[in-house]
Amino acid sequence: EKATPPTIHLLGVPVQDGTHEKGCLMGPDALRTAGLRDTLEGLGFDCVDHGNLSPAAIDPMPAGKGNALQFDAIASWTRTLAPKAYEMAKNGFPLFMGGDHSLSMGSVAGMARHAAEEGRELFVLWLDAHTDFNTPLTSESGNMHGMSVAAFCGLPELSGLYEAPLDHPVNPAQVHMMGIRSIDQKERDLLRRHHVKINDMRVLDEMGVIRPLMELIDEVKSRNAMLHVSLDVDFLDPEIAPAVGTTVPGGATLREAHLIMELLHESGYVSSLDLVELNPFLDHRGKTAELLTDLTASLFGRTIFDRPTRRPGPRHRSV
Ligand code: HAR
Ligand code: MN
Ligand code: MN
Ligand code: MN
Repeated sequence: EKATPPTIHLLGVPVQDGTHEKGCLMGPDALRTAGLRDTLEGLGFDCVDHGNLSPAAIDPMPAGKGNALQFDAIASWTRTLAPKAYEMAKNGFPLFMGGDHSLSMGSVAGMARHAAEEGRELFVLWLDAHTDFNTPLTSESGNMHGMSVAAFCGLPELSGLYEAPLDHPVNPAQVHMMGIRSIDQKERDLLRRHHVKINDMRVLDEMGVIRPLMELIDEVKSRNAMLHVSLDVDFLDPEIAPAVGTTVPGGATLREAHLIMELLHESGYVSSLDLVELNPFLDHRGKTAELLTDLTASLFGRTIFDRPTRRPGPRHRSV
């Protein structure tokens, strides 16, 4: 018997204060233009588009922001998004359309709270060229999109972004990164100290995507956890995905990315998705927005040809 598919809740989060490059605020509309909603409906999902989030104003915050740029602006976005993400998660599958990667400070914090309330842990799959584990004390650029993981893992230098210090920070050892090929010097030490799971490009070159990904999926299944996927456009090779401000050569291929999405779908454990760092100002004829739409379709079960049916995980199993 087939379980009913979850309703997909689309939310635009046109934040670009986390980066120096302007244009990410057009990301949600580019994804809409590429037909993301129609594509998901075509796969049989009910979709609700919640439009674009606008951040509530907050009181200016006291000093202690180190090197961080736009700290107050990012705090406004984060404090508005985290409760919205938490609410959306109660009613289905939240899909966050960015916006730069500082979006995840709110989306992941909201999902972690939701998971905790369901008595489950939250794992995060971070698909990115960068580890985004800086703090205002280690960042060389000051750009806050390079600090997202440190924020939702509860590092105290970033706790001021939230209404109150996080009740449910994500365990850094439950953040698995893939595609990594750019880490700052001081960020390296932080990543080691907090035991973030890093699969850099060398790992993918040596063993492909299947082994590291199945390691994560097996761990998620064995703990009956939830899995949030955060896809930064620069995870992909810039040749296939040029619409991003921070390109790094040597990224994932089209087929590697699709295989990851297909395996994630088959796992049945993905609870939520960020599509971030899309900068339509830098795109060629919409090709990056279309690629993200295709990858999302694979995450929701589009296949090239029939696949043998698999038993869904407990998340979708009826009791
Ligand atoms: N590590 C660099 C910094 O902190 C670059 C961060 C770039 N981040 C993104 N998202 N584009 O991954 O400034
Ligand atoms: Mn739920
Ligand atoms: Mn990123
Ligand atoms: Mn990146």
